[in-house]
Amino acid sequence: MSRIAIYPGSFDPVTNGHIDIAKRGLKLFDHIIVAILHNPGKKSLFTIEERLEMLNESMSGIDHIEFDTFDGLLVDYAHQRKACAILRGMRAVSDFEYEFQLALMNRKLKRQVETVFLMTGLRWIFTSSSIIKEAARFGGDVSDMVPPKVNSRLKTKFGF
Ligand code: COD
Repeated sequence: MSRIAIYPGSFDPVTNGHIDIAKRGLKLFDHIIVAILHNPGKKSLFTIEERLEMLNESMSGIDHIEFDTFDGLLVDYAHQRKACAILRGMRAVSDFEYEFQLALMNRKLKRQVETVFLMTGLRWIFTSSSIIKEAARFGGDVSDMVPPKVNSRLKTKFGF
C-alpha cells in the first residue's frame, strides 16, 4: 500500500525551507501532496493560482510529488486523498505551540491521521514566507532563501 502524506500550508510564497521539508519527506512517504489552503478570509500576497504556479515551477522535477489546493478541514481533505499522515516542518520553539495545537486538534477531529514533523534544515532556520515578504517589499535581497522564479516574482510584485 502506498503511503501518502499531505504537506499543507499557505506557501505565500514557497521558500527553500518548504522545499527542503518536501524533499526530505519523500524519504518517508511514497507520495506527497503539497496542498495550499484556499482561504479567502486570509490576506495573501500571491493569489492561489500564483502560489500553485510557484510550487510547480520550484518542484516540478521531483518525482512522487503533486500540488493541489483545498478548502475546509485539513483532516477531511487528508481522508479524501487517502493520506495516512500530515507532514509539517518545525523551525524553532516559536513554531511548537501552534503546531502542537494543530496536530492535537486534527487528531481529535480524525483519529486515523497522524502528524509527522521534520526539523528544519539548519540553513533554513530563519526562513519564513512572512519575513521574506517583508524584506522583499523594501528591496532586500532574499535570493538565497527562495527559488529563482519566486525571487523574480517578488521583485515584480514590489516593483524592483
Ligand atoms: N523550515 C522548515 N519548515 C518550514 C519553514 C522552514 N524554513 N518555513 C515554513 N515551514 C513549515 C511550517 O512550519 C509548516 O509546517 C509548513 O512549512 C507550511 O508553512 P506555511 O506557513 O506556508 O503554512 P501555514 O502554517 O500557514 O498552514 C496552516 C494550515 C493551512 C495547514 C492550517 O491553517 C489548516 O490546516 N487550515 C485548514 C482548516 C483546518 O483544518 N484547521 C485545523 C483544525 S481547526
